[in-house]
Amino acid sequence: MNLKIGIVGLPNVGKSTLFNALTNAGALAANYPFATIEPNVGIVPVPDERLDVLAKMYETEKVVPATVEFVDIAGLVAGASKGEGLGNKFLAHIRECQAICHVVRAFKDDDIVRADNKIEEDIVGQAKDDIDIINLELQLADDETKEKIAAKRKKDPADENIPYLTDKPVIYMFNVDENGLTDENLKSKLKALVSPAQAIFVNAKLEEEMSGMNRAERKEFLESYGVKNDALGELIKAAYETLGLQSFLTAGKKEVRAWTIKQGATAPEAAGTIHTDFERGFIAAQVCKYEDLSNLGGEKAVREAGLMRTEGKTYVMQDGDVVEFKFNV
Ligand SMILES: Nc1nc2c(ncn2[C@@H]2O[C@H](COP(=O)(O)OP(=O)(O)OP(=O)(O)O)[C@@H](O)[C@H]2O)c(=O)[nH]1
Ligand SMILES: [Mg+2]
Repeated sequence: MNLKIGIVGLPNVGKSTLFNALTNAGALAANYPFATIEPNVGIVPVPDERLDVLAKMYETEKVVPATVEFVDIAGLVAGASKGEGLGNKFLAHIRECQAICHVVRAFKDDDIVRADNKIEEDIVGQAKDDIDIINLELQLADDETKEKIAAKRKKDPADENIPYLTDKPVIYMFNVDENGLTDENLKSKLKALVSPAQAIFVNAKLEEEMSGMNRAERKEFLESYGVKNDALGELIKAAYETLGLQSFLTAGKKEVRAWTIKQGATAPEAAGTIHTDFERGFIAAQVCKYEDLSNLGGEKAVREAGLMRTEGKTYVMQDGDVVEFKFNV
């Protein structure tokens, strides 16, 4: 299961800057609207400290994290569905994504032009207008899709399984400046604009400055601005929550690996993400909690403490389960 997140927003709000920070992919970010024309695509590992602990414990060389794919497209403007700006054709790249990250400008910098050429003066009010523009364009793009399908197939599009943009969960990412990062009053007002959708706050430019830093340096750098988690961590956490996802782990001498599954998935369904044969021939799962494993220091101790379980077909997987599947093919 490859988690795919599409980044949308007005031009010049920091989408590519954020994409660069998320992927260190070096995509072009520049101070002019529509810097991005072709979509940028990047795949990044989901940060998971549990993997490092397990790799040490099992003396494993190979660590395979879960991944998330980001798609950064051109900015949308009011009237995009009628061809304004670069139009809305590139939204096709977002259709295959499970979630949308909607980047909203919430920083003040007169050198960076807004799409409407206005001065940034009322951050909350302007953010609200900007959000409405993008959401209307997503709706209009869906309407267009619906009409096209109805005309072509002479069928009611309601009967078809179409990945409408407006059905996708949206995570709002407010690109705030350094002051905004710790301005709780501003953040709560922005959050209220989009509630109950998730809102996260980042400073894309600051995040971008961290490329090339190692994990400890990034942590220290962000902490000096009063920030706990980086944008990648925040976005992935929000996406997992919004989409109802969790991870389970497999660990051995050969490989330590994280797998992404739905919350509520059963043991055979989890096995099926590794290999369809594992699901078909599922016999049992040997399961322990990651916390027990890391607290007790190893499988043997977990077994001796009676904390290693054998679970059957109806077992509902929990986040952080460390599993070995028994199967028969
Ligand atoms: N002051 C400030 N400038 C930023 C921030 N984030 C991005 N910028 C600047 O804004 C300009 C536009 O950033 P991009 O990342 O290219 O914007 P975009 O949303 O991808 O724009 P399009 O591709 O044109 O739709 C660049 O000059 C960035 O350096 C921020 O948090 N603060
Ligand atoms: Mg861009």
